[in-house]
Amino acid sequence: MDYLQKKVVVVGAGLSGQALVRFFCEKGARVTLSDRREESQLNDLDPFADCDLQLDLGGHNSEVFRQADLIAVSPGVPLNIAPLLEAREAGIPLLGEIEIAVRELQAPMIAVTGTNGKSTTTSLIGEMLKGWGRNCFVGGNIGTPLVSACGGDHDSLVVELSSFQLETIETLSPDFALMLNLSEDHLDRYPDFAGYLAAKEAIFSNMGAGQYAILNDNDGRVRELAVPVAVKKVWFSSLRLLGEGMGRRENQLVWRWQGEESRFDLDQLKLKGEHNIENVMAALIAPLVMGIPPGLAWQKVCGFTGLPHRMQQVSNFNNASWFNDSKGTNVGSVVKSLAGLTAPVTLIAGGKDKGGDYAPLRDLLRQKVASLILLGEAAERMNSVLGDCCPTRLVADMAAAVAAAAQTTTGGGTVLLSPACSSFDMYTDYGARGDDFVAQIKKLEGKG
Ligand code: UMA
Ligand code: ADP
Repeated sequence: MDYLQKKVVVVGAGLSGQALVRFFCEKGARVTLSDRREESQLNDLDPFADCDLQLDLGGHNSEVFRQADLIAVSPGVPLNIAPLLEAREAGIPLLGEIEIAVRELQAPMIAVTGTNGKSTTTSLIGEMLKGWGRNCFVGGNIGTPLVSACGGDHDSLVVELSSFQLETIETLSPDFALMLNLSEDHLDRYPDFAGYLAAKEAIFSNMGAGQYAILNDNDGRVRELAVPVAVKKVWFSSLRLLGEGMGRRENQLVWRWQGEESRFDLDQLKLKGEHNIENVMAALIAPLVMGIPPGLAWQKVCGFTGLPHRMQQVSNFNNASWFNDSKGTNVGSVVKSLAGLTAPVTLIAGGKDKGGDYAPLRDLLRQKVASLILLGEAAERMNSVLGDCCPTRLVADMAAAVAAAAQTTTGGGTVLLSPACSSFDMYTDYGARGDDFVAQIKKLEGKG
């Protein structure tokens, strides 16, 4: 694409926006970076030394938007804010960060989406391909914006895609698209669950012959998705053997493909939890179809011990097991995390309310949770839906949550931070929340 001298407004000055600024500056565009935050709040902003950059900060200036040749949007910016609606009305082209990137990138793409397990699965695929000697880019919603891959010499792209990113795709057509599972999330952005599902389903919309949809056979919503007929569907099921695809018999994964069969022994896996078995199954498929030797693939999968902030055991303080699952940001993920633990559990939850239903947690709370500690914006609403399931208390911050957990958890018990909410009410992201949880435990350990 030719962006030389084009007036481009980049909306959002986070990771995606800053990567977009670098991309468009290299292309010789005239770039304005627009953010609702004030300059004083943008302490994470790059200096952009080599770039003639205009700033539009402390709110979005509609006039600047209307004079643009192109508006480039970060995924966290909702498309229905007034200046974007007005610019669209005025016919100004608008592209998302992923779409801008895919128009430049040629390498084969493995795209990973679904409600939960995306980052774990994306990382596993990256480990396998790198171990196989591929020079692959691993990024997208997992942390490194896809647009930063432009100009690189990658031979493959492993890309985690969120529903926010999928809302603005136009030509994205991955060689492999993984749909891991679907449950309620981000209902603060979408009018209803159907809106969220439609954004996810868009991943398949431009795919065709010679491309693969990797789908979870256990998930009724995934089975109902519309995938173009020419796309080859490859299923995985952690519940049964499949005639073709990735199935399971007791403690073995069984891969059946083009008349051949390979088996993988789950005893060797370091990742814990049923949900991670699903992630592993999904992750293996694209590398195996691409031709990786099965033994090498399994060696790389078994060498992977998991990502931080996902069911990570961080302390044994007071003879209890303390787990940081700060990335458990929706109800579906907390259900999986709790299901894998033995009672009695002290659960620390709450954060920014995403508008979903907390009731699916009720049965597990009754079965496993001896003490529920709630914090953040969502605490009141969670208490009204869940407070009768087990002893519950509301606290002001993480220090108070950890102190309360230490008081109420007996030796041999488990403390789990798995918020069912995003972190943006109190933290910059889930990583900062998980780090605070660990820091507060360390403080108590120091006193103990
Ligand atoms: N902003 C505005 N106007 C608005 C809204 C936001 O100016 O109306 C500004 C904010 O002030 C802020 C900037 O936009 O300065 C943030 O942009 P962003 O929210 O798109 O965040 P990035 O830093 O660009 O990070 C994004 C993803 N974040 C979101 O989608 C919310 C990151 O995923 C991703 O790692 C990164 O791009 C690189 O691809 C994080 C995430 O929470 C992990 N994703 C959600 C999730 O996983 O549930 C979808
Ligand atoms: P995502 O990138 O989709 O948020 P992660 O791999 O970062 O997924 O995992 C986030 C949390 O989601 C984990 O801590 C765990 O609680 C839960 N989780 C992971 N994989 C799955 C899965 N396949 N099904 C349901 N929940 C999962």
